[in-house]
Amino acid sequence: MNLPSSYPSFKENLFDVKMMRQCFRKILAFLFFNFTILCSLSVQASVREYWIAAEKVTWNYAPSNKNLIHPDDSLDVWGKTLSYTKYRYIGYSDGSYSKPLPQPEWMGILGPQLRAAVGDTLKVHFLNKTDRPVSMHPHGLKYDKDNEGADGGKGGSIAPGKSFTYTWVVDEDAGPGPKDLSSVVWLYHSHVMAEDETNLGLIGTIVVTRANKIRSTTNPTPRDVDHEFTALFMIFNEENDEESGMKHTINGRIFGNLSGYETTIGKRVRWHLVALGNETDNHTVHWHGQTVLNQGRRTDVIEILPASMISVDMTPRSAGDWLFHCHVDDHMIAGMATRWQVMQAKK
Ligand SMILES: [Cu+2]
Repeated sequence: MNLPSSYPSFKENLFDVKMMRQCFRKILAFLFFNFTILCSLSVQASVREYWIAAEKVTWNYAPSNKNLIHPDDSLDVWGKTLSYTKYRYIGYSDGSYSKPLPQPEWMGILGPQLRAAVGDTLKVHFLNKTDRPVSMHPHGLKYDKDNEGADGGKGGSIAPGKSFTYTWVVDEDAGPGPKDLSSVVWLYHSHVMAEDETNLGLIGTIVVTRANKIRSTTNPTPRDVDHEFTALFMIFNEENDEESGMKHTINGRIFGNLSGYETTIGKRVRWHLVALGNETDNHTVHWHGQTVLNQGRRTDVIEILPASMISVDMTPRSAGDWLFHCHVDDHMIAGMATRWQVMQAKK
């Protein structure tokens, strides 16, 4: 059959089909690539809301009224008075501020644990239920002057009965650096008269996890860790420098009265260590029974100073009821110690 000379040959037809297929594949790949990016962005960028009130409470530094580290000894001069009026950050489930959120026993006097992944934004609705102006100042996160929670700006000083919503951005610079673990810890605290208000107890921590390491969008804990514990080493000054009022605490408890640091052999455990206070708050945090890795260095003692924030990892190897204490002699004598429990793994 004679075809017109302009009519495409069979070879040319085949070429066109191949080109169309290639084009179609490229379009599909392009759409898939963009869809993946959109999905990952939507997973990583969450706005996390918290409702926190500052409140006056009665705090007991040793609820058992006993020296649980050396049961045959007393609480010595530090046991003369155990309960004092403190100020604390209390977490609530919503803006009615009617249902306080439970928190683990080991958190002691610490305020609610704030959590975020890199890329998130924290919206912290804060209500001052106390009788003095206070604030919330975060370390490490990105904020403008109004959201600094210190040193002027709208959030720098919240009057009694007033509220303020802090917006803090968890950018790359707020997340783990190249040599950090998959999560890092930051302090938050009141900063109108910072030294007074931290001594009153207005202290908490923020844990920021790498975006690709979170368990899920709704649970931004690191998935390469089984248990995360936080420990604040701080001497609270209750009686104008009188020794009996110098409470050498871990999370606000003395002489073994902090409980709940419980884990199991083989679990991946991360400890976030923080401190606040003055020149006497130079602490050497020591675990019995286990070592930790700090920036690739093996040790069982970590040095912390006021406003230090250090995270270390361990995988417990020995079951036991182990001491966890400051290794400075005066601090040990004053009760800066508790225990952590490692259970046998179930078979
Ligand atoms: Cu110490």
